[in-house]
Amino acid sequence: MSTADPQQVLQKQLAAATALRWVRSGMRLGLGTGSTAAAFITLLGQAVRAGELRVEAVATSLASETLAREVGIPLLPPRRGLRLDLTIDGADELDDRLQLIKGGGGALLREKVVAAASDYLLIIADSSKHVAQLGRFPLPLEVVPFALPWVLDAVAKLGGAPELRLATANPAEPARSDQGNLLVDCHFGELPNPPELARQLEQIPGIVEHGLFLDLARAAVVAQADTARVLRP
Ligand code: ABF
Repeated sequence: MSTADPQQVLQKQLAAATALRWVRSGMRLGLGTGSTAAAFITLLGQAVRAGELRVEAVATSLASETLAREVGIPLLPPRRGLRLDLTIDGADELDDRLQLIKGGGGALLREKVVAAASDYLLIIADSSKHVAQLGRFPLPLEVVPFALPWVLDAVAKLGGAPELRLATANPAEPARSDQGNLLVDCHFGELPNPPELARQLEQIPGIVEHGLFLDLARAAVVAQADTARVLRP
């Protein structure tokens, strides 16, 4: 389904509304990135502006930060000791074990940092994201520019058919993360052992972060719009 698909848009809205029911005044929130997370941020802003909720938040991208400011959500800068009660974020793929592929929106580094600082992570996703086995979606990497040629060699050796992501606005230029790093999409195909692949990628110097979100230590709850089902591991 394309993102313009009315059914998918409705599912994103439903997932965002489901997520809002988990928010309580006084919470410190992580704000995800992508269109589903943007739908949540917009709904949250309406509740804040209406005086129904009082929250503070950390955004996982400059895009989400800009939207949060526009809709009136008070933002917090990262600081030592800061813990977030709940982060609401999207995903590119998720399986029944709550293993995720994220990073299609290029925000994987800040998303993983914020998820790690959160007590709960709520993934909001339309049904097109749910898969039996991860890997149909190319696995994103954030890569330090200096290291790119060697990272491409190492990922190719692992069977990842790496592709440098180009900027949407100007395909003659590479896409850049909010940190100014490069983004590489890896076409491994279905992933029989995501934890092993994560371990292998973490051995490659120059890969700043990968888009496998596996050990979501805190309870990760998934609201799936199409079934309005909430899974708790
Ligand atoms: C973000 O959510 C990204 O990691 C991922 O690419 C995106 C999914 O976006 P959407 O909700 O637009 O499908 O966390």
